[in-house]
Amino acid sequence: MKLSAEQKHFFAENGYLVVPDLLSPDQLAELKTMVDRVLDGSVKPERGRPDGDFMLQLEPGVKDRADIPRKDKIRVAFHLCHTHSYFWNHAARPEIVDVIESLLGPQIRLYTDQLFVKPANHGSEVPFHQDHAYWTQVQPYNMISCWLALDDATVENGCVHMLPGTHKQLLPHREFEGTQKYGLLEEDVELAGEVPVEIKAGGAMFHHSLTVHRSFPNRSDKGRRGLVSIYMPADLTFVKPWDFEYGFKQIRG
Ligand SMILES: O=C(O)CCC(=O)C(=O)O
Repeated sequence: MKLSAEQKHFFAENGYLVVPDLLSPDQLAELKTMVDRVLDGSVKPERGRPDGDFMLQLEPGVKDRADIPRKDKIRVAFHLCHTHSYFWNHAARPEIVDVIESLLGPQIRLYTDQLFVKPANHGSEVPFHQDHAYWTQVQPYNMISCWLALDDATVENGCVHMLPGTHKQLLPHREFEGTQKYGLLEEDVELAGEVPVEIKAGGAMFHHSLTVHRSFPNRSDKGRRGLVSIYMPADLTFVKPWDFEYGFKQIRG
């Protein structure tokens, strides 16, 4: 889907845009089945993983609990698109890449993907940050993520909150201990105007790599999974070495 002038204007002003019903019910059902299998361990990477499993980050509060199944311990699964063809094909879907093209132009590389799981009852917070704080090897600061809702994302189960209009400059980030390396405290940002972005399953939020965002813990009994695919313009400049093992493959153009 190509974006309308109004949608592009909203993105330019706010640094994010929700596109409802990006995937059809059938596409969503198939994707959810594959994600379930990644999480329960019944689908393994096809390549590129020496230990034979996807790269996982576990929820620190429950990672050692024997009574909680693997699927409910996973906080983030990384690089699915580079290690399993199903997820490469997901990242290459015209439904997504057409929107990215409307925002970045016709020459597009895929960086990677991150499956943010946020399990029911104990999914942990993601503190305020700008994604580009992690990616300063490339300029200009202009990458875009597609956050595809696999479940309904609500305030109760920890949907992403955006600070609209913060995508104009990179703020100095603090170094954190724990699951997120870089972040911002509430005192570092202008909190007024924070928007909880609730999305129905199958819809997506596209966000600029400088838009400040966060998500709260999931204290509800409903899981909240978002599959985030991250794109960059093909002609960006590497201003510092970026030793990313899967490379930055062109996905369109
Ligand atoms: O899904 C979340 O809770 C956080 C997502 C996020 O930080 C991102 O998409 O960059």
